[in-house]
Amino acid sequence: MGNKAWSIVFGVVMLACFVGFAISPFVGWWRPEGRSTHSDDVDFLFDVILYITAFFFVLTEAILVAFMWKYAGTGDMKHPVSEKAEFPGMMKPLANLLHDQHRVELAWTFIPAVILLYIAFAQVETWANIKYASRNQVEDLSKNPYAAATGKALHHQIAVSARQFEWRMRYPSSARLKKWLAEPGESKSDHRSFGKVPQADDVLVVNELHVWQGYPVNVHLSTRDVIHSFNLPNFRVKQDALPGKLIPLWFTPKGSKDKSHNCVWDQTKNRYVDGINPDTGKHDPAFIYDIPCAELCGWGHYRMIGRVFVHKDQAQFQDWLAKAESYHRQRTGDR
Ligand SMILES: [Cu+2]
Repeated sequence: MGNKAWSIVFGVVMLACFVGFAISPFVGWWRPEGRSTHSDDVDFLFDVILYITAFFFVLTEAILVAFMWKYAGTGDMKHPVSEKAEFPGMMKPLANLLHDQHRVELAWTFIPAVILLYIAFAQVETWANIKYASRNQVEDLSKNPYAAATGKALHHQIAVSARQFEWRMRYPSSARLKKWLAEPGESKSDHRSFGKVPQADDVLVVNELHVWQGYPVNVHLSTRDVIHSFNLPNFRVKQDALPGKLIPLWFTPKGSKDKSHNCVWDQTKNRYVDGINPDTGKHDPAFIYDIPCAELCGWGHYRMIGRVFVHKDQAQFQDWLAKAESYHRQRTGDR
């Protein structure tokens, strides 16, 4: 193959990469639809950074391919450019051209600095929306007894313990949850300490995260062994689980208007099934919310995957919790 032909091969590969990216939103290879209240903000930042990097990627790759074509070797092993240059050597001609060019150096320092500063400031609000408990609120605070009493949202509490190779979810018992809701003032400290202090009547479920739409969730993340990464791509949530740490995170599944609700009671299977489109009542892959582990954590990493079940309201969640609880008690005994 001639030396110039290599530039064509490189050009075609780069073009294929670009076309693959450009068509992916239209053929279902793009990110899944956002189902949390902060997902649109995250998508905006993702797009901004993607467009900036895509611009410079296309620019530099186009120049690379053009130069490969223009300066292809002739086959006699002598570099066509360096021979004519003042100093022989691969990079010398370009280096000579740019040496002591202060305006060029200023430009490639100043432009990236401006871009990085823009990204740093643009993300502040979104970061706060994700990382501050107070930003994750119910749609209507007056409907929340705890909020009415304290001015804060009563977050749905779930403790997630990662281990090789599954997610163990710990929920409060039905009785405890009812107490929190009925006596928000008195149960404040019990509610707050849920993540740190397991109770004998807690309900333990493997690989299923149950929440309900429009309601803020507080996950207390830990790991029993190595580093794992708790990833909810549909909710734009990703958090490493670090040994020895209990890490809180918040998100709010989109509410009644946007419908993030994805599960129904299946009489024949005698369980709640997920992946159901709330508008059609039929199975729809766009409503399967996976919880993959996003950190290579060992040989079984590939199968460390859970599911998020978004119930249509708190009543449906409590119905599931009661069923999960009785199943759990049957297996472990009422201790
Ligand atoms: Cu893992």
